[in-house]
Amino acid sequence: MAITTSVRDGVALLKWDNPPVNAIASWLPGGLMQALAAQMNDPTISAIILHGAGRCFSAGADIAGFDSPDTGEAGIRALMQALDSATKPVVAALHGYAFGGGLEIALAAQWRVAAPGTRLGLPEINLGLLPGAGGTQRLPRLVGVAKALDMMTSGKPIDAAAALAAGLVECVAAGDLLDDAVAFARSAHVRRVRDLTAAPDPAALQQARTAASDRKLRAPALNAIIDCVEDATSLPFDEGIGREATRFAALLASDASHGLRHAFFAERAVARVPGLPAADATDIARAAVIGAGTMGSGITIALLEAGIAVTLIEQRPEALAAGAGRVRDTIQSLAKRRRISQPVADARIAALGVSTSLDDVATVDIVIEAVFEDLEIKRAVFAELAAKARPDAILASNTSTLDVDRIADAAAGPERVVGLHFFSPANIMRLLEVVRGARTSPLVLARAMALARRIGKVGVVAGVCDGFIGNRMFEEYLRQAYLLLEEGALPAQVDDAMQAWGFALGPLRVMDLAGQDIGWSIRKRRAIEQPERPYSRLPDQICEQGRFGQKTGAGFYLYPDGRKPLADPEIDALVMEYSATLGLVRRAISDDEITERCALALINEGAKLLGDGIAARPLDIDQVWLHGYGFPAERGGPMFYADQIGLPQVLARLQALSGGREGWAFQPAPLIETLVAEGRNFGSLNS
Ligand code: 3H9
Repeated sequence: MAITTSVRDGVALLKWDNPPVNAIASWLPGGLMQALAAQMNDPTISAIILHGAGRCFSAGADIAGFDSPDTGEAGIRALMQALDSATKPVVAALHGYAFGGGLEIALAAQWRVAAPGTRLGLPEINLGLLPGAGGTQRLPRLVGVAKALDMMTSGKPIDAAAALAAGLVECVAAGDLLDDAVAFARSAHVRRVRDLTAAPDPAALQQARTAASDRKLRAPALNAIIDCVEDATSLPFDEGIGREATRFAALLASDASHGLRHAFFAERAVARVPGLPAADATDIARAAVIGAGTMGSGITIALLEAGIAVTLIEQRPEALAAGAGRVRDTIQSLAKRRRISQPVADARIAALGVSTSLDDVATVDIVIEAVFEDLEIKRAVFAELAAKARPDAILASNTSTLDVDRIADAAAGPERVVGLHFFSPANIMRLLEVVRGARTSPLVLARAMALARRIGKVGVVAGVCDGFIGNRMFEEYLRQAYLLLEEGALPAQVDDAMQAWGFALGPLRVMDLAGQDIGWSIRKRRAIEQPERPYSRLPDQICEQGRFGQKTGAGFYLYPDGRKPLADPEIDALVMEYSATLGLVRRAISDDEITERCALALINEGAKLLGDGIAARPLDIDQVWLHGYGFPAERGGPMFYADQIGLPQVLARLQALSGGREGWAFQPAPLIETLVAEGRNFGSLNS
């Protein structure tokens, strides 16, 4: 047990040490209670300070422990009671961050002193939970209902200065944290937060409830938080605590919280790629981005934001000027909106160079190509890059579907060629598919993954195939959306059903946003390359009318104000006519059929990607879909969701659907059959 006690000026300092983030492991509350009791009984001690070793006070309850039989809740709550019973002043000395159960310990202490810059937050909502160790009852008593609701429903931390202003901490240390905490403790008296009252604020509660109603699968956790806060204003403290515990237990058992907890750990596990050497990307100081279109400028911004100097290269001077202008405008607008300071914006803009010549790749550490999506053009660019770049420079392609091996073939030194598939807008979207070519060296791949981390992306390794992980699955998902239209659904029904299921945007609206012409050109290529996989011609008919989506003001929907989709009776008529030309009698299609077919299409193709070795683990696929395609985080990702349904049920439904119209698309992946036969699930492939 790593709890140590020291004494300064008659004040006992109790320190815990559970690297890396001082999560509240099962041993911690009991150990702390023992140490606390010893100091309460020691007549030479006037006050007690609680603090954490290492980088922070505490990141909260041990999330991994929530899946074990002893969730750790009882121990944490017993500690809270012990703190409530303290007969001497107890001061929490905060540094780094105090999150979740960590902040709740600080709230159960009587006073809080924070080092400057400390972040304080109750992020449980991000795990589909509520603060379950008294946070919902104590925080409103300290900072008021509106502020408490804001912190708990957003999950966003505030810094020490804001916490001082809100009344969450009583002092921000001016000098050494522990010196200041000792001085504070010596003059403090006993005051329990539970004895304060929280004034009712019906307007703040109503506002929070209205906002929660739009949050789909997150609404139950949000409403539980709001109910608890209301209790804090109306019920005796212990009754409020009892209700908080009951609601916490229900949320902990919910599918949504399981999904979000899986997403949390998978986001960290995805970076640990078995078999790769340790590598970092801190030595990447200069980059060149080839192509100043939307992708090229987005990638440039992402690199500049991480402190990497970039030369943006584009042959056509007007396109170069436009791309560089987009980069500068975006950075300036961040400064204008006070998201970054003006000096930081100036430094980023100063780190941008422009050129019309590939000769300027000669000194950079990495080149990222983002030219037109055409294999021959890319091969020509790579042949030239390989000749002009330093031999140790990484050569990356931002292709979204093309064969990275054929691109690498064109370059001398194909072991340094890797795919870096950014998603649009590249400076915002967190997903980065890191495509491992047949000859990509393990070190280059490891460095590419480290670069992903450095620029704040979730890097996922994918093998080479048409569409990699994300777009290959998206094709099957879209196929079902189009088949559903042919059989009886209308566009708004398909999109609304998927959005109600939790997707950020339905599939047809996604295509309208991305540009229908992109899908059209990919379908034309695939019609030649994959004749055995016929696709619906319906979206082609829409493209033939020049309706490419938002950018042309019309696609599957109309966009009179530029962004908001409006159902178009002409498209509904076109869909119905199309069914007639296929000789199909349209039928009523339920929302359940839409969500089931779309979700099963993803799961089945995901299993095929695992079987083909394109994705290494189910969790890699889950991360692609969570960070690149707006898949609902509460469902954990398509493969985690499949386990929640149960693979035998998934297989049975695939078999049933494979007997229907265009049933070939649901032919079960051999991996699903194997896992079911062995009584295993996708989760068993994650470790
Ligand atoms: C709670 O408190 C419930 C209570 O209200 C009620 C109880 C009754 N537990 O993210 P990083 C691991 S719910 C276990 O890479 P960073 C993490 O998995 C909790 N493990 O570093 C990783 O492990 P690995 C409320 C945790 O510096 C390592 O620590 N609290 C926990 O980028 C480093 O993490 C939260 O939701 C944890 N609580 O970010 C906070 N936290 O190296 C969640 C981290 O093996 N945590 N780990 O992959 C975070 O937001 C970030 O991890 C943090 C550090 C900002 C703390």
